[in-house]
Amino acid sequence: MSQIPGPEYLAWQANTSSPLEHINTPQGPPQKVIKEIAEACKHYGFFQVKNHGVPKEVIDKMLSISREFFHLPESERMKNYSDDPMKTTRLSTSFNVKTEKVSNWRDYLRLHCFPLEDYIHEWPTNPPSFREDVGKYCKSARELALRLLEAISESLGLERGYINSALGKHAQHLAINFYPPCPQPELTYGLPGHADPNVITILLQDDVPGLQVLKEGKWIAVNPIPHTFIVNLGDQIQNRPPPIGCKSRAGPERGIS
Ligand SMILES: O=C(O)CCC(=O)C(=O)O
Repeated sequence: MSQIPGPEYLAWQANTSSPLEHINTPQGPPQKVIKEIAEACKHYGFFQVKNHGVPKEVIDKMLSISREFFHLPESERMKNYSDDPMKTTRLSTSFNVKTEKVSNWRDYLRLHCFPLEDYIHEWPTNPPSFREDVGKYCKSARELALRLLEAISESLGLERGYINSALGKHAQHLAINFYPPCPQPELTYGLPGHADPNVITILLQDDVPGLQVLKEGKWIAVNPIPHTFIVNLGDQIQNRPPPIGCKSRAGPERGIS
């Protein structure tokens, strides 16, 4: 993982980042990485991770099935539409179209995904391999989240299992964000600056840039690195008002996250 303060992490600002590695070892990451995680969490609330254990082909299928879904005919996509935020599987747009006055230029498919067997039957059946591809991705992403929470616990000087056992059987949600081409991108956001209300977000970008992270009043672009995740600490494990956030500008066309 990377994107942390200190000379070796200036790459974060220059956008040539060198993500932290070796999160996926049976005994947990080495102490060097644990220290880097501590620094990243303290100063950014964000870091990137590669060698994370989520297979490349699972990531590639996730990206391509997402693209396929959002390129289905509207009538097909709309079978999943709902403006009810309580629904556990739904396609929607912006943030909350029922309450907001100004909308953002984003469509999203939001799925509850743990336990998988409780929700997978609600998921889209088109494209035909959607459930299989997304189910595999969710399983792998959850394993990574659990390992990351162990590493974060350790970086705080706690027992490795501390955060996971404090959370119990924690839920897992997946949001697939799609940023359609915008004729007047200067008038809107894909997503405005925000913090995530959860514990931890594992963000997968496609190859189109747009994500920015707030650090000491400045928005820093986080350009995509293939097969690399961006990890964002959510409000539930921040111990102070978040100094960070993230936003996406409506670009020509952005894929999933
Ligand atoms: O799509 C992105 O790059 C950011 C997504 C995000 O911040 C969110 O869904 O909360």
